[in-house]
Amino acid sequence: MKRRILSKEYFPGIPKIPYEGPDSKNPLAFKHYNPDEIVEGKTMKEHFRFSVVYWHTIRGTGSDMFGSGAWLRPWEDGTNSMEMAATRAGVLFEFCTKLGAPFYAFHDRDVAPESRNLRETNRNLDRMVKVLKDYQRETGVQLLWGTACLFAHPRYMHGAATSCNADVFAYAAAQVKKAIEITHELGGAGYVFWGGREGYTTLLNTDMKRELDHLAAFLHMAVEHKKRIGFKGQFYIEPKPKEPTKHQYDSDAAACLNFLRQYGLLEHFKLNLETNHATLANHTMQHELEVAGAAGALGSIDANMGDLMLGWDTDQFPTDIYLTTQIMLTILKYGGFTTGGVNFDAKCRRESFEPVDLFYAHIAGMDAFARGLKIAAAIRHDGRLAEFVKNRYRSWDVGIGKQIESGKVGFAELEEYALKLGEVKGLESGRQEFLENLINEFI
Ligand code: XUL
Ligand code: CO
Repeated sequence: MKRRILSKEYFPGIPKIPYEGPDSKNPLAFKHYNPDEIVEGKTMKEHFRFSVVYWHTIRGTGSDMFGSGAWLRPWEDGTNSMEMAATRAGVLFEFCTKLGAPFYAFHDRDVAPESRNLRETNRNLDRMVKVLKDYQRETGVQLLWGTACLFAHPRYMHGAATSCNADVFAYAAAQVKKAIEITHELGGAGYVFWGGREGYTTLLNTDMKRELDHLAAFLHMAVEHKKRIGFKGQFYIEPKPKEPTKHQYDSDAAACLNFLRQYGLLEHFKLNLETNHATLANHTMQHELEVAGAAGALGSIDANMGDLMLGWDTDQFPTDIYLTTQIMLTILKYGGFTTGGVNFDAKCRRESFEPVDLFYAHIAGMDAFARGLKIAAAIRHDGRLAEFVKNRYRSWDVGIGKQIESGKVGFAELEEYALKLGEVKGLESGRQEFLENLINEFI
């Protein structure tokens, strides 16, 4: 296979995207994302660790339940050959370089075609890893995380680690073993487990307890293999409540944390939270981030947004500044990303079919996050919001509150206290509308 080190241009006429500032009218320039600008002691580049996904940006076709692929991708030859796989790698690295995205993320099957058997498929992967490694070296673009596609092939129709069929579990284990190894080989900062079909469509045919035990055993094997090969990247679970299954076991952040804790896995995993998954679970993204952050498990985010009028996983690019502000307020509160980053698990609309739309979409997402960061930093610098919250809980800093928090009193002492108290006095307004208006001052 011929290696093409950025020798061919797949996005002709599109330059390296510059930062031109808020007054620019150039659609191929950043108005807010300035990689070198320092916010709260770190550059924007360091804050976000933006990542481009292989599956939507390179492998997406614009197909949906009602129609086949619709996107113009002049470099595609209609096959899934190894030649084509190498070409797509060139497309990805040119895209990341021109966009200025320092990271990318992939499923094993995104980068190399599945072959007649596992041995040949793994050989394809090994050949592609060499290509990817060369591109990484040449461009400086790094792997944020790798993962295995355990949901597309028909063998995974009943799940992978939670399949009713033990051979499927074994096959999935072999696939994940290899996916972790190639992620390690490529210097990946992390590895994600998204349980695409780890759930059920009907409880009539499902032994839930047995399936959960199997999932835990699977993850313990992964942890053990990680140690064996010396992979230092972070393991993440990515919650999602449904789609493609009716119910997915990793339904939300709280369910994941409970599962990890129950099976003794918590120290080995953090969460990779995705906005549209949060909303499918009837949560806000900020809720999911708070749940993970409070448990010390806030790892990384899959950045996108859904559509309230549709209600399924539309994976739209995140352009809502209220959303990015809330996300960045919480990310900053918990100290920012270490191994994780802002991974655009997002796709263009079917109607946005031209290659240039990929740039417009990512620029829109990056600018929305940059604005969210600047707004969140301004709110934090102003201090009124944090002061309000701190003040709201001030009864816990003294007297009986302090005694409760420090574990010095129990029900008996509190009964004695309440009997003396009479009625509770001094309740204060929650001031929601006042606070919403305060936030609007900064938007
Ligand atoms: C699916 C999803 C996945 C994971 C990786 O909804 O988000 O693409 O991020 O498997
Ligand atoms: Co995702």
